[in-house]
Amino acid sequence: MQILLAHGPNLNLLGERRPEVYGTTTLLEIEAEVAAVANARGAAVICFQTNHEGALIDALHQYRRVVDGVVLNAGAWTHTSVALRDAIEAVQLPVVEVHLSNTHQREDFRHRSLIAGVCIGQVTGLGRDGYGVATALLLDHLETRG
Ligand code: CA2
Repeated sequence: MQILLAHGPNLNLLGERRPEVYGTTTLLEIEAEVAAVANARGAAVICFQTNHEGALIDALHQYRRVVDGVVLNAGAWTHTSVALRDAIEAVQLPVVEVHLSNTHQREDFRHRSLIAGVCIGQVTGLGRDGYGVATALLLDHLETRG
């Protein structure tokens, strides 16, 4: 079993600014944590981050036959990108949407996720712990799907 952990724009800066919203954990630490959760269940993790929307879509296309599912924090593209929604639908991989902050407690424009309808679930507002939850949910889904 192999999963993709994918991050969208600005998330490479985690831990550097806005700790009151996003915590103090770095992206590298999140990636290590997801790998630990997945490895303990016999799954491998490929990590990817980009600040370019097309590059995220390309990655989903390229990994569609390589991985079994995706944990995705699409950052701001969550709220704006029909192209990302279409890509998730097109690759036919199970995707769990994750957000560090509780997007529903923030500005109105963050309340709507364009990708939620094509993801198997959404974990929002649990900070770094949300990634462990999202990874476990994805692996549970993949294991029960057979
Ligand atoms: O809460 C989340 O995980 C978000 O996906 C983070 C996105 C935001 O646009 C979404 O609405 C919710 C923003 C990530 C920005 O990352 C930063 C990292 C360091 C300093 C400032 C921003």
